[in-house]
Amino acid sequence: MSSLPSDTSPNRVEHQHTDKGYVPVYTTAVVEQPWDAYTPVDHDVWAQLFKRQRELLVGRASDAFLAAQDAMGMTPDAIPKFEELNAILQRATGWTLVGVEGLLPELTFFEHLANRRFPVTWWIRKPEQLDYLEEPDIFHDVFGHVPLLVHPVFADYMQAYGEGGLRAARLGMIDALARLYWYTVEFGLIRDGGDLKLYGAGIVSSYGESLFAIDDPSPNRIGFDLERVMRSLYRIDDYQQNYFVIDSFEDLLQQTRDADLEPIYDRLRDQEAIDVGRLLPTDRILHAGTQAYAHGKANA
Ligand code: HBI
Ligand code: FE
Repeated sequence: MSSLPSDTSPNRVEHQHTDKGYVPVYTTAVVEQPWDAYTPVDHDVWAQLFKRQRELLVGRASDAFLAAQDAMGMTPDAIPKFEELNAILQRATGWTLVGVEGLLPELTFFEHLANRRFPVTWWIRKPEQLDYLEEPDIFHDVFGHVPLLVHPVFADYMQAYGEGGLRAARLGMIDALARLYWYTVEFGLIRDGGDLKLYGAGIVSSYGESLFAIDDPSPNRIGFDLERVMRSLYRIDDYQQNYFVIDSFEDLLQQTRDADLEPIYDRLRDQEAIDVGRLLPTDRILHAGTQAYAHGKANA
């Protein structure tokens, strides 16, 4: 047991303030999940978060997400073991989870995705952080991201995204790709039957945003448009003011994998980024938000 950490806290490397907010940065190394070191409090945090979110997500998350979560065999009983999740993923889509301390630099992250490896933060938040955490922990990563990796089409999208990221990095377009990730993988909505449903990991792992993104009249909900999304600024430390709605995972995959993105990048270089919360005349607006939430904050 002497090789295990004495407590289940992450090893931070440095912190950075950026135009998007506060960003913690960690070592890029892959680490073993120190499963035996999780405390009863850690498992209890998992249980509380799991039960609360599952209950909230039935009827709000897309059926594909809920089915995928069931297929992964996740329960509130204990923090899942990467080994057991990997056995299921390997068979389903060939993805592998690797343990990490937290956020990785973009290139390292793209490299993992392009090789069908998903980096998962091994540590879990403290009991006083149930409602909000400004960086990924194992609940966000495993509960939020891992399920859709068993979905064959979404699994291919994630790999295509990583490959696109590596190409974009060579063309100096990492920011555009980061926005695509943000507004799909993290904060995406999808049309499901006649309804809007959640699938983004940043939403489905957050109690407050699971309600806000789908039930609240404040934010705009806009039909997904790849070029528009790649121009859209975002904040990492508050609810979104714009959500983008895809028609299907097939459509998302087709637009990003089969498309020639270089003409888009050429246009992006000459265009201004679009501010958080703005609507454009060309937007396909599914719901024009009241922006009451954003205005309330500005006047507070
Ligand atoms: N690192 N571990 C981890 N998980 C992420 O979701 C992640 C990351 N590094 C960068 C990043 N996401 C985003 O900036 C994407 O746009 C690439
Ligand atoms: Fe995430």
